[in-house]
Amino acid sequence: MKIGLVGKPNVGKSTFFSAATLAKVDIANYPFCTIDPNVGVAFVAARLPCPCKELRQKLESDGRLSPPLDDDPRKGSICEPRTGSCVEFKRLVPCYLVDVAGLVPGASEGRGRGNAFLADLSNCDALIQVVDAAASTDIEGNPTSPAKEIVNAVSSIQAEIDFLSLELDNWILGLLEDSWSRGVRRVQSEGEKGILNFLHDKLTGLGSSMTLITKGFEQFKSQHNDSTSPWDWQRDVLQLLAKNLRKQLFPIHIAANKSDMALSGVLGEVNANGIIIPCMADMELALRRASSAGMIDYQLGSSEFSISDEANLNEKQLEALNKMKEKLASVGSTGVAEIIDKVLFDQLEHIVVYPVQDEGQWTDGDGKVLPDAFVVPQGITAKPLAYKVHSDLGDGFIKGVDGRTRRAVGADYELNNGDVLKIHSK
Ligand SMILES: Nc1nc2c(ncn2[C@@H]2O[C@H](COP(=O)(O)OP(=O)(O)OP(=O)(O)O)[C@@H](O)[C@H]2O)c(=O)[nH]1
Ligand SMILES: [Mg+2]
Repeated sequence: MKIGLVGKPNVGKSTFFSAATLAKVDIANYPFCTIDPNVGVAFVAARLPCPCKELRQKLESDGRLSPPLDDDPRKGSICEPRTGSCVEFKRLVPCYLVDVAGLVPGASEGRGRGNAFLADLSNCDALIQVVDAAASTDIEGNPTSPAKEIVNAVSSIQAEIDFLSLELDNWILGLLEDSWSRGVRRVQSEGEKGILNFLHDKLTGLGSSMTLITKGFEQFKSQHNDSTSPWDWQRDVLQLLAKNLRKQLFPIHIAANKSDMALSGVLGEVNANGIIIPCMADMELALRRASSAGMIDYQLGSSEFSISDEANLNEKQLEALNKMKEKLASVGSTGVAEIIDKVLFDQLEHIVVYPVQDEGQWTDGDGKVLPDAFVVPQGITAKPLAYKVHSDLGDGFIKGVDGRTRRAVGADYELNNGDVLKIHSK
């Protein structure tokens, strides 16, 4: 899973990235602070409790494990994650984030960081567009004074949202126009399949699958129902096609950042195709840093935190923390974990499954308990999952065994969120 962070310069993409991944990156109040893309891993809480909760209950009731102590730092979790972590049965799973250079109008024609940066988005499954909800920067990211009237703020945010999708559409359009009339001559011999193959060839570098291309093309056809001579399609038709393909390949969701400075009610007036979540990336970064320095106890996505050791903090630190506490309580969360969770699990419809080698103990070959948590598309079946674990497991697939029911399942078994599965292969 890979999510790209996009937007005009100076909106807080790198702040969001750093808050979500705890990677150190350059952040500054001027445009084009970031040039080379930053890639990192954000840890997202699985929606269901880690299966190590059931395992613990079972071991406790069999008398093989005593209940967790009050000071257990893992609050009962007994799994051994290879990546991520698990405390109080809240399993954190990885999601890649890419923070790219700011995008300005005309980027698809090479303005600003232009096409090079667009290529940095290849293979992203979805995009989160970070926008300046406070309207404190112009379209090129230069600081201005924050909007004081709702109408101005709305039009600034709307312009930001509209230009970005247009740039991405134009980027795809550019790739299509490149060799359109020659490429689609295939249609004469291959029919519609010829167009789909051509599109797939053209866009494969972006990480597009035939499934997404086909979906995009179907959507396009519902708006333009004439594929008799596609080699004659003019720019406006290709633009419509590019837009529909872009929506499939790069769905965009909105992180309305700097919401700490935004006018209230402004987001209700804004139109976007995806979800819109108010965010305070700045605060999330401060909280995550304070948490990793041991100053506070703050759980991902939470509406509150506790100060660990007041005696060791100076007056300024305490004041800043208390201010954040108040703000956080009033808005519910900083929005950073929330938008990643919603994009990953609701919009991209992914689930978390736990492959194991021993269906009884829920361990791998080394006896590690539930070491792997895979984030996979809803609807995935046992055999493709086996391939994700290891190509040998896929090639030699015999059957799966459900770790809960101990029933054997075939290659076509559709996994459920939270499944524990043993895979037998030759
Ligand atoms: N008030 C407020 N400021 C923020 C927030 N998030 C980021 N900022 C500030 O916005 C400015 C730009 O942040 P960056 O993260 O560097 O922005 P960027 O989008 O990566 O910028 P480029 O790399 O130049 O495209 C910095 O001064 C941040 O401190 C927020 O939630 N609230
Ligand atoms: Mg940046």
